[in-house]
Amino acid sequence: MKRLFFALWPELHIRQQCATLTGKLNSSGKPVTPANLHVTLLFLGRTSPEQQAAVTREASQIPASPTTLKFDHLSFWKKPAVLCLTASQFDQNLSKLHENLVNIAKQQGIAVEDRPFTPHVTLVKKAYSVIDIGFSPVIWHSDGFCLVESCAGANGIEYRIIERWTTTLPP
Ligand code: 2AM
Repeated sequence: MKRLFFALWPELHIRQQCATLTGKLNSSGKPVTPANLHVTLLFLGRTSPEQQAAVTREASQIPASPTTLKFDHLSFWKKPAVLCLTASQFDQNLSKLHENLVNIAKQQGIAVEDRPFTPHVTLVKKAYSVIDIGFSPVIWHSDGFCLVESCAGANGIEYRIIERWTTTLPP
């Protein structure tokens, strides 16, 4: 069974902005490699081929509306021990997308967390302190979403995009 999640995947310039910010943090912990930066929309976990086929089919019916996130805050979450970018603003399209994905997962008997959706980009894992620096917000325009597999690679976790759905509308 594959370990899957839905995510927003950044364009190169967003990846670069995030990586530059991570470099400035000079934080303890393990920086997320630039290729792995993303916003998790919904973590599915271990998913059977049948469940994967069903969620893929259903996700393709969701309108992949454009959405914009303004990542303007650096948050330290003690329990998962991560430093992440969080957004003071994101629009209804994203909340709706998350809600649709939760419904799709539940229809397939996939247990998902009931916590409120807090879009974030994890920058550093195994962090143990708050970092307070000024930075320019990362404005992330998204025109779609992905189904991603989390794999154990030779150099740690690797993410492989399995499906990508994009909007034809301008962001
Ligand atoms: P993150 O989004 O906070 O970085 C793949 O594992 C992605 O799904 C990671 O980016 C991870 O956290 C997110 N995720 C959410 N819930 C998870 C869970 N219960 N186990 C592993 N990863 C989870």
